[in-house]
Amino acid sequence: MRESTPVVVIGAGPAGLTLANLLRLAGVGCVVLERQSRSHVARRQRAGVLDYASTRIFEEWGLAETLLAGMPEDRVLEIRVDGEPHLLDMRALSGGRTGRAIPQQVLVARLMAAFLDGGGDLRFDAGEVTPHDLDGTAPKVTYRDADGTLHEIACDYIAGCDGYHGVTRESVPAEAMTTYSYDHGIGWFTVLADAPPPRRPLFAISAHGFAAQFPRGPAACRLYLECAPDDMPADWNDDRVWEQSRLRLGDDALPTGPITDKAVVEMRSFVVDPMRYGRLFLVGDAAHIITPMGGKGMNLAIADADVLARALRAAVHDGDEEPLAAYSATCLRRVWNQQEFSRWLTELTHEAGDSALAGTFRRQLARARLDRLFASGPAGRAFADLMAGG
Ligand code: FAS
Repeated sequence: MRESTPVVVIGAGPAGLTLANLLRLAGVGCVVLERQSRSHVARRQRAGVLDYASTRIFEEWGLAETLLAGMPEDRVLEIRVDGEPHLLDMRALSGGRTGRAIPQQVLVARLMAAFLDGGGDLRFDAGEVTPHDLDGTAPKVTYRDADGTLHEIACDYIAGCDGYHGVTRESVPAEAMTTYSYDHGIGWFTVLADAPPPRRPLFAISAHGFAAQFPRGPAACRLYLECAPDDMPADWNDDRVWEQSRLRLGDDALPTGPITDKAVVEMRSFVVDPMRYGRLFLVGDAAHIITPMGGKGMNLAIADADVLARALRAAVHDGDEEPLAAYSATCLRRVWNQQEFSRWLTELTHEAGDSALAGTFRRQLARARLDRLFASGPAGRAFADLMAGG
């Protein structure tokens, strides 16, 4: 089965679905190939915060009403230190640039619906997806559909939106890219629970270790608990989850509920440079991995998609390939800025609590940063500016 389209998008996560929607609005034809089933994609729970920069992107493209309806503003962040609450009014500190609390699977489902309702071509259960002739003039992608029929799609550009474990980055010769990686030396044990969500996003710092709790809809919450890097989900039974959560959040009355998902998140960072090879453009987790500290992974994916959609519109409609040539550098500037912010926030929130992590001197440094964050207007505004994204 042979066909052609201007752009093939590989992967239907936040990166691929955002790009596909923006290309449709830009009048650039595309086909999206997704390895998993529609139900698998729609129920995969991950991120939960859309930062201000991402909400602005959806507003500029006229998608905010469709995608963000009913999603509450992220106005106040609580940082609880040894049980003592400190409230940061992110709306005031950022000059009104606040994000939205939206579970990733809700955003993905809405992006999927918007693309399909607009007549978009999104193909699930695509097997053996393989990009070809990436550095030539006639790139194409082959795949097998659920019936085993082999398809070949000739295209002008390929967007690798297939995440860290996808096929596109692996299709690039190793010598064509520089990879940067960092192991933060800690783990996060994360659970999703049908338990009452916190009133506001909460970071908790204590000698027992870091913990965080976020709303994930009206009747669920996500908990993150600092753990040893080699911990396994089996090391954390439900009793230990709730006992450690109460201890670290400093809340003996913490309401509990059925735990619906458990995972250990590797706290590692990864970046490739450039985020392009010939006619292939890497987007989102296919190009970079950031820890959930600061909630930037999904937001960086959306930001990459915005830059690429505008560049592909210029190339396809005006024959102007300059923006495509600048794609990687434009995205990497933001990626490294957020990587630095995420690392700074990880040190601040983890070293201020557990002195075994980095020693007592670094613990004092982290405590001083916290005091400055709470007491100094400029320090609070700088923090809110980075949380706003962009
Ligand atoms: P994704 O991995 O989401 O999507 C890639 C898509 O490509 C998938 O649908 C996959 O099935 C498909 N695919 C893969 N290989 C393919 C192939 N060969 N052919 C076709 N399709 C293929 N980020 C935050 O901002 N805040 C958070 O709080 C947060 N928490 C997280 C918690 C966990 C447990 C994890 C794992 C991640 C978390 N993240 C968080 C990061 C996460 O949300 C990612 O940044 C985000 O999903 C990136 O989106 P994509 O780049 O689209 O990649």
